[in-house]
Amino acid sequence: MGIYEELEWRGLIKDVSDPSIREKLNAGGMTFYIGTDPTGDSLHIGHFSSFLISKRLANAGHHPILLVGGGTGLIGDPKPDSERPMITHEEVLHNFECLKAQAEKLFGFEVVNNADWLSKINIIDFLRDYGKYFNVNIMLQKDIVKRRLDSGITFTEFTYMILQALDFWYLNKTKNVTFQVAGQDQWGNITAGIDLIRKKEGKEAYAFTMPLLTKSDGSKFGKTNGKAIWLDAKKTSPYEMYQFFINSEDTKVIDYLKFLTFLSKEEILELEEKNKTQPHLREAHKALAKEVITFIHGKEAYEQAIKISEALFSGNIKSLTASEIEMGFNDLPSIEGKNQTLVDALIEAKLASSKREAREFIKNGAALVNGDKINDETFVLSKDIAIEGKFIVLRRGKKLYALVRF
Ligand code: 629
Repeated sequence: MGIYEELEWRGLIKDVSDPSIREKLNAGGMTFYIGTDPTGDSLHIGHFSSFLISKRLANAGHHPILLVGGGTGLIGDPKPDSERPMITHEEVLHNFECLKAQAEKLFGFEVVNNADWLSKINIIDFLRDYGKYFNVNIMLQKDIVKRRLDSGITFTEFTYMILQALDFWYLNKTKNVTFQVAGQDQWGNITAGIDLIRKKEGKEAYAFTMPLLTKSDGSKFGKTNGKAIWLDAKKTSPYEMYQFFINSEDTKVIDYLKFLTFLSKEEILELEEKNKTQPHLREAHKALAKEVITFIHGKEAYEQAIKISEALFSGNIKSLTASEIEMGFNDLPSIEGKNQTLVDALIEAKLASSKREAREFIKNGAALVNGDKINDETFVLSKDIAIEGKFIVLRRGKKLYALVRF
């Protein structure tokens, strides 16, 4: 199975610009690029799902170039529904540095910045040397532009596709880049580049797009209750990422294994079988979480995420360090430790609605402190029982937690 057939099997090919892409990809030896705009200070799992193609194609003998759009990030790729707010030069530059560092660390490939060439083109040259090749009627037919004509699109966002096309032409001319890869939403921008290269150079360039990963209801992959899953561990901890993947929908977990891991076809088919015959073991979910978190954060971070998850499941809180508690509980309610009684803490942490109810929970053994059942309603949560003097973990019933911070 050549790389093209493997990508097809993994569901990674949506549209191709030319049928010859199959043998070109299988032959290897082409230089390609994939780009992202620095709209945030970290890549998220959606970027990861697209950028991973660079590793797959590099493994198949192609030469990847990653582009972070320090120039196009100042303009804004039009979204289907509304104009993007302009972000400042300082913010774009900061985001560029963050994304460049992440992309280099994660993939180890060359990263280029289109501000390096775009910022050197003056308006007259832009219009004469590039704008001249763009027919407005064709530009108006691009899906996203067409959808924005009713709600309105500024000249700035309308010209974005010329900039991305210019990138493709520039990289073709200076680095012999002959194809571009992106998610399916980029089809219009990419074909604009193929046309520009053909018109300016009389040469053929190529592209293929990948379908965007979705949840079973068709919504965008990579968000959990409205929160994005960031690759920066300070924004989304490896433990939170572990929870995100281990809770993938059963109907999507095999697709995610194909898209997001380098497990072989045989390994994935075996996990697909287990997912059907022994779903309660969740082996496909565990394999997915392990492969992705190990790739992004490393083996140690993955093992720590497992340790936190098992401690929370078993209630063996004392096996955790303060930093593991911080990671495992950082999106749970917390109260300030003031040597209050367990009754008062349960009420403050909203784990009980009254003193009577708090006493009831304690009497019934439904109140746990650092994993231990406490039946004494006069029990004081003092700093000396806090883990590393920093945290006391409260639990009420089976799985309601709160943190007491000192
Ligand atoms: C200049 C800019 C180029 C080539 C590409 C670009 C960025 C492109 C874009 N990409 C999305 C992004 O930045 O906006 N115009 O978030 C995003 N991309 C990854 C995939 C994508 C795409 O980073 O291509 O399809 C989905 O994640 O939307 O010369």
